[in-house]
Amino acid sequence: MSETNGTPSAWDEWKALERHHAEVSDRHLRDLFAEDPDRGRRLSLDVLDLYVDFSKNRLTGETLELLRALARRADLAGGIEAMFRGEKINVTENRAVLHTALRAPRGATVEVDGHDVVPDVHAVLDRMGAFAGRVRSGDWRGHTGKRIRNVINIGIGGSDLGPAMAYEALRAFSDRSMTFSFVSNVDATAFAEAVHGLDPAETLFIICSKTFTTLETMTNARTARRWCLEALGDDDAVARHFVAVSTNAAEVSKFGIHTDNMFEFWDWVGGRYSYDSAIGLSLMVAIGPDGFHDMLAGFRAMDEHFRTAPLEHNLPVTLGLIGLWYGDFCGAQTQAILPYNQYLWRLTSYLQQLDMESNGKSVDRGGAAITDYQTGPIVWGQPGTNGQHAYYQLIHQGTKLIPCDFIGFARPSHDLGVHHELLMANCLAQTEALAFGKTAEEVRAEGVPEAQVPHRTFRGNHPTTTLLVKKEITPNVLGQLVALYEHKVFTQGWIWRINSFDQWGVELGKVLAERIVPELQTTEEPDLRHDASTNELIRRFRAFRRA
Ligand code: G6Q
Repeated sequence: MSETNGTPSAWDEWKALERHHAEVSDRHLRDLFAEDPDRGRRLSLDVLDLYVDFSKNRLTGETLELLRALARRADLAGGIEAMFRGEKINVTENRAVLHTALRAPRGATVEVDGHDVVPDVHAVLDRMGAFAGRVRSGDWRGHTGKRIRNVINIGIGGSDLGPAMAYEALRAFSDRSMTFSFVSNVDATAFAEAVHGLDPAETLFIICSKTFTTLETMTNARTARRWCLEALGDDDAVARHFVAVSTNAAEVSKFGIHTDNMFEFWDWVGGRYSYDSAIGLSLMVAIGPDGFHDMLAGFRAMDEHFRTAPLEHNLPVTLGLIGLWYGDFCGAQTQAILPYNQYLWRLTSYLQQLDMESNGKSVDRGGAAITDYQTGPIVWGQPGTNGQHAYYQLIHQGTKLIPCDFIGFARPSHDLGVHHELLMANCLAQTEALAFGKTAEEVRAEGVPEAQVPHRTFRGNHPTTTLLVKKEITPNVLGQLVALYEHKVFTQGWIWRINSFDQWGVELGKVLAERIVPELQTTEEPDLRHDASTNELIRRFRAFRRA
């Protein structure tokens, strides 16, 4: 793996961007558009089913060229190849990072430690397809012979957010005679509400856990088994009502699920990069194997683009560099993702994990502390137009710099007259208002009383990128979108020289929780040895709980 040593903030290319920022930082988008009437068309990329306009960002052609020079200095192209070739770029876990192999075509070759993983991927996809087909057709029946009508995915984090997001996104393609739900929280409410009104004899649980040891998932899985067996009265029912998706066959068997009913994936698939593996089994049951394969084709098309397109035409690279510009040179702390599509109502939560767990790091790949540059942004947002009636106020008139991605679709999923034009008019109008604002003179010209002028002025110059999808949401389009963001995150992490593929930051809380569990459960007075705050909260919890 080729790497360029040293902290990126010490590179000449970084310093050049700092100088450039000082030169261009007071330029308004109004001026940039006035100077270059062709800017809207020029600063855009047309890739697969996406037309992406990044002209309403606070940058010039020179900014992009300097950012690309930074990417070249970081040997981004070498990093991309290293990932696709299966080098162990997840250095702290000594693992390859090969979610791209999950969508490699049959017959391709991708090796990990000299072993071609593509036949394994397709063997599991084939088993998933056969299983999903049986459940969907009614051939796979519950223990009492009833048809499966409800599928409940139990998993958390990477074993939940992907399938849950994608199921919601592709609901229009799902089998409407079945119900699908996703239980992740260890709060019993999640399980209780998911099974409310369901017949255990018609319910299939898919237990998704890479490790099969995760506290929340195993607690929910045991509760599910109890709920099922209490009703069906026979341990043999587990075989018809539980399947597992995991890398840990030993733990799956220990739980009581036969490994015939286990769908495998591999340690080179990170949790948050896994919903196109067997972790997407619930999605495949919902939309069918053909829909799932169409989604994989969308991922694959974006993978190929990322791997082969030159930097200046490369969409994930361009979006990654623009994000880096705002975080490292313009002082932005967050990134809003605003889909104008109700089906994408969980996309931002999914991307929040993808980005924040990958790039929320403050040591570099070699273990050195990162002290003088920013890494991953806070990712947030919800579907438009709801946000417009809530938090957009702050984006328009607050004091923060918030780069926003607007995601709109040329075609509606449901054509009910005027709705889609209203939706998209709002999407486009927001990017226009954010960029150009409304000057005090314009406000005055409308006859607004002088005292109100400052309140009704919009300074504009708020950066947005518009992703305009050429059609409606489909499995293929979803695959393209998710792969786009995966590779955007990769681009940034590589330049920041961090390991985007581990997540040690989630460990400490888990360990401390294990210590606290018995202290909450015991009927004796526990010997509390935490800090004064935690000790007191435990005492109060115990007292309130007893009362
Ligand atoms: C994702 C993380 C994390 C993980 C969950 C569930 O990249 O690793 O979100 O997916 O902690 O882990 P299991 O699948 O092992 O239950």
